[in-house]
Amino acid sequence: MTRVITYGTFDLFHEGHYRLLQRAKQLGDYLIVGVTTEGYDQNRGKLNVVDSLMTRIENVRKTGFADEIIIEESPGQKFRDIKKYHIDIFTVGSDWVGHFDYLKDYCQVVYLERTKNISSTMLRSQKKHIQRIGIIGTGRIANRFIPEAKLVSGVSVQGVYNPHTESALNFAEKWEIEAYRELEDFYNAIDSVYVASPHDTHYEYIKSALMHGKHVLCEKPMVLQKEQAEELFAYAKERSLILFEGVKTAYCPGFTQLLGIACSGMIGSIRNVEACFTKLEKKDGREFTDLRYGGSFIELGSYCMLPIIKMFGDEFTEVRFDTIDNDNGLDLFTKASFKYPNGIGTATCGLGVKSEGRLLISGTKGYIVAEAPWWKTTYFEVHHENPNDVEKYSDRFLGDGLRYEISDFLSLINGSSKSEFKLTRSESIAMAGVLEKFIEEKRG
Ligand code: C2G
Repeated sequence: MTRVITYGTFDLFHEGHYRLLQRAKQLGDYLIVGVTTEGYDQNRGKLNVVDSLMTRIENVRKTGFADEIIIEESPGQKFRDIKKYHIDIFTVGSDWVGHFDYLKDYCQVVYLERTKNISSTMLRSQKKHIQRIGIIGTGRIANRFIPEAKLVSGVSVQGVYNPHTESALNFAEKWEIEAYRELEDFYNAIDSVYVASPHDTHYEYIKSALMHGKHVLCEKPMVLQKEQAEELFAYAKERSLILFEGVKTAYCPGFTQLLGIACSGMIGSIRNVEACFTKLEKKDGREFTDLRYGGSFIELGSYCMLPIIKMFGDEFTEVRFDTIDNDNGLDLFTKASFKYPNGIGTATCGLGVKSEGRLLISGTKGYIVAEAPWWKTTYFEVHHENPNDVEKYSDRFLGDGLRYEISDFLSLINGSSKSEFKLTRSESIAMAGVLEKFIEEKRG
């Protein structure tokens, strides 16, 4: 008798799960299915699991494919189960290719092709809708998005669009999703869009996605003109769609905790915020060659402006830019200084100059400091006049951290406004305004 085992969360049970179990059963005579517990999913950083363990087990049972159902509750359990249940074949979807090769010493490992598209028929029969996300763009960040989206339950990356068909096809093949040649077909297959194309194309893509009734998550900087940001937010609101700027720091748990403490009175009234982010980049990259939209401030300014605008608001009285430029006029290093009636903010960004990336928030009773990479906040300290009086805080930041913004985007779509405060429309608009002023002053 050939004994097969597979594992999964099986949340919001869909045809991808069904087909996986069906083929897993066909691999042998006896199928064991391991369903993950909430605790284990939390541990491995899977967010937003909706159905209870009981419901998920019940959904697996109803397929009739499982001869036995067990629960998976800890890392390392797969190896133990293989021994314990005398397993011949371990199988899982091809979105995990390579990941479980370490089990090959103990049994056969089979990756079954994952189901590319979750069809609308299946979705209609569900109470809770799965958001089918389509990606526009195939660059670095789009490649990070897919594994992160996989860890947010309730979203499924369906496909990709890039006017350069070749790039779209390669990307689609790599991630086992669909590539679309026509924007219309792309929109027809999805519910929401992740815009990860070059900066100067964001505005048009956001507008067209909203026109097609799609929610939009757009990579930062969303747009580079205040008026465009205002127009797009108003348009989305009019159509009851979510438009969301993906500045990932804003949504990560550690940063949210840091802001909460800064505003709690623990360090008194806030008077100064200094945020620095530098990253040495290759000289031939887009950041150094795109004469209009390259340079350090456009690349990194959104991160550094974020804590300033979160702390002091969008009504600064003055903003001044000091830059050190490359031969082609692009800024290698920029200091943006913000003045408020009761505070000062400095956003320092560098692509060709390395500095200590740090976030410092100073108040009338103490200060908060988060060292680099504070934009992926995992740890920060609160200091007071007495140098021995230091409080330390830490929080999790898993993977590339995009899962947090994807999860909040999904909550907003599903009607919860509890994460709206993390980056408000007016804050996004203000940031677009600062970027616009920077471009105007430095590039004309
Ligand atoms: N799956 C699929 N097609 C989809 C979606 C999922 O074939 N469109 C497969 C997955 O590859 C997995 C199974 O269905 O084999 C369950 O998927 P999830 O519930 O998303 O569970 P997952 O996070 O993949 O957990 O320890 C758990 C395992 O590592 C797998």
